[in-house]
Amino acid sequence: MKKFIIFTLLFSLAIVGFSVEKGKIEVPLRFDRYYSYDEVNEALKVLNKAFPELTKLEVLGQSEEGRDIYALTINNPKTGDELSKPGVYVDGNIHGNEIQAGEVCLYYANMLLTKYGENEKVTKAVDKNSHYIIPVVNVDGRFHFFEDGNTPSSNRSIRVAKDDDGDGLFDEDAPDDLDGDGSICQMRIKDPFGRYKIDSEDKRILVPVKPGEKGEYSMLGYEGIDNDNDGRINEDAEGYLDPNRNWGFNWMPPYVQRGAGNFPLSGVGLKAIDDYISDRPNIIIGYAFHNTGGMWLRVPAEKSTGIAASDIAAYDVIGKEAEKITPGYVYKPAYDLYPTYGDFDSHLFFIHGIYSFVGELFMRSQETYTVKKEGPKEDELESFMRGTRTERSREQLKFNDNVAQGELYKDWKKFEHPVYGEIEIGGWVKMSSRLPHPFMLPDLVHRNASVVFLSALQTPEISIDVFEVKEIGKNLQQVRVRLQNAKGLPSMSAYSVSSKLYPQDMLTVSGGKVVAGGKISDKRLNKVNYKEKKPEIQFLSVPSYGVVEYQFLIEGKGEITFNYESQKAKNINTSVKL
Ligand SMILES: [Ca+2]
Ligand SMILES: [Ca+2]
Ligand SMILES: [Ca+2]
Ligand SMILES: [Ca+2]
Ligand SMILES: [Zn+2]
Repeated sequence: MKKFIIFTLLFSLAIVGFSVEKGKIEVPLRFDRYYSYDEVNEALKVLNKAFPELTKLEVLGQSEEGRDIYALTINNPKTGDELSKPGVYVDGNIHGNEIQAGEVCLYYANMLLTKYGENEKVTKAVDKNSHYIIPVVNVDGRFHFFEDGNTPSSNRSIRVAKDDDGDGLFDEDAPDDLDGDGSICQMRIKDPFGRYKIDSEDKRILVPVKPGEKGEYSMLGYEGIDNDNDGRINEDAEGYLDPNRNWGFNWMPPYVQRGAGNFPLSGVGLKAIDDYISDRPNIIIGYAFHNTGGMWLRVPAEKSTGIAASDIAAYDVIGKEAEKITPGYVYKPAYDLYPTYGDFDSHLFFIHGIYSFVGELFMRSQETYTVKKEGPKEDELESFMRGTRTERSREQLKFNDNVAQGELYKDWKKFEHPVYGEIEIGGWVKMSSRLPHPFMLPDLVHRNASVVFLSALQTPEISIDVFEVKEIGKNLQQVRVRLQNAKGLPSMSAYSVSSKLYPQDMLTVSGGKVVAGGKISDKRLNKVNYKEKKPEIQFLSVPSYGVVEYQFLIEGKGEITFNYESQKAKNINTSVKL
């Protein structure tokens, strides 16, 4: 009886504790917090329930460990079928540790839905486009990032076991959360012959000793023990199969591209996402959110590939604005960082004809504790990450102490290690370094979702009109038709056209006998590139902020209809009476 009461008491305490900590998930969603894998799904269900007429929630497939991958579609059926509108695709968290990418996706959905009917621009984007939102691509990764001990940079892989050290065992020796606090921090040991000593101002920081100087400490790497007794520590963690190197375009085997997997789309969740995208040929722009460093990356991911100037210009329409919406972020081609093979964004562009961006969220340089207006440049941070930039380390720790209330860093504490004896464990915790503190999250999700939003407004808006009808012979009319794009994204990428990725847009004439038809190259000089066969069907694309004009010579009288059909832009038509 007594036992039962204690159990009940503990149980209700646990429930109260949970609800106080996390809060109920309801619309509008909160963004001063991070959502676990289960909570992301719950948030999607809550949005779907609150906006049943505008949303569709589906499980598009399962991961290696059998977790559901959810996709939320936002589409207003009153303005047309989902496949009839330019599609905007956004996903996040393909790398398991890059969790705020999921919050950006959730925020985008939350913004569109909660502001629909209230904000004019949002209403327009919901009515004009179909929005496809997959907050968590690497569902196993997000689950384990929250559930297990991790560093800010561990647990990126999808769950395909690999023998990293070639000992015949798979994933047998990952780092271990020795002190059980949920983070994998650093181990250090007192050592008079060590290469480090305590910093004069902040005793948490180790600084390298100068030649001839006496050392105090040695670093021992991430928290861990030798799980398989092979004389090495932490040598074979989960994976590594990099979900962003396993796609079809320009895939290279692991001896060229680390983490590529044995063949393209061997990741079962990735394959399911590729099928999902293939089923939605209306998608014209796609975003994949990652962390970290503050970048907007476009294709190509490998320099020798090259893309057309008009495609770069289309990217620029968004990329140059994106830099201003997210101050400090840099827009550039992905190869500028380092060459990659088999990445998702190249797959979108070169296989599916989708303009694609990587959004590298968060700049740690925004963690400032200084009277100066400008923080350090992002490229100064790498050396800081290795702990050698003492001044920056001190500032970062002050930021932790006084702005983040000590939540980003674990103070060094003694620990009895089974191999090393007395050591200390401490350092930056899991939810630091690559993730903004939750107080900075609302700004990050809003600005980055605003870039996706801007590109929805830039998807093609094509109008069609007959601008000239002239009788040029007995029973023969010369009719000129203009297609005009009011927006910055063309109806097809130049690459899609030149590589014949899918059928080109068509302008077809019905209702009369078309004797000749073709694209006008100079309307004043009456120069027309007449198409030799089937002049009533013209293949085309409508450029960024551009115009294309066609001339048809039509026999007979009556109503003539001009039909524009496009996979990615909206179909339209116009008629004229001859
Ligand atoms: Ca192994
Ligand atoms: Ca730990
Ligand atoms: Ca080992
Ligand atoms: Ca081993
Ligand atoms: Zn990433």
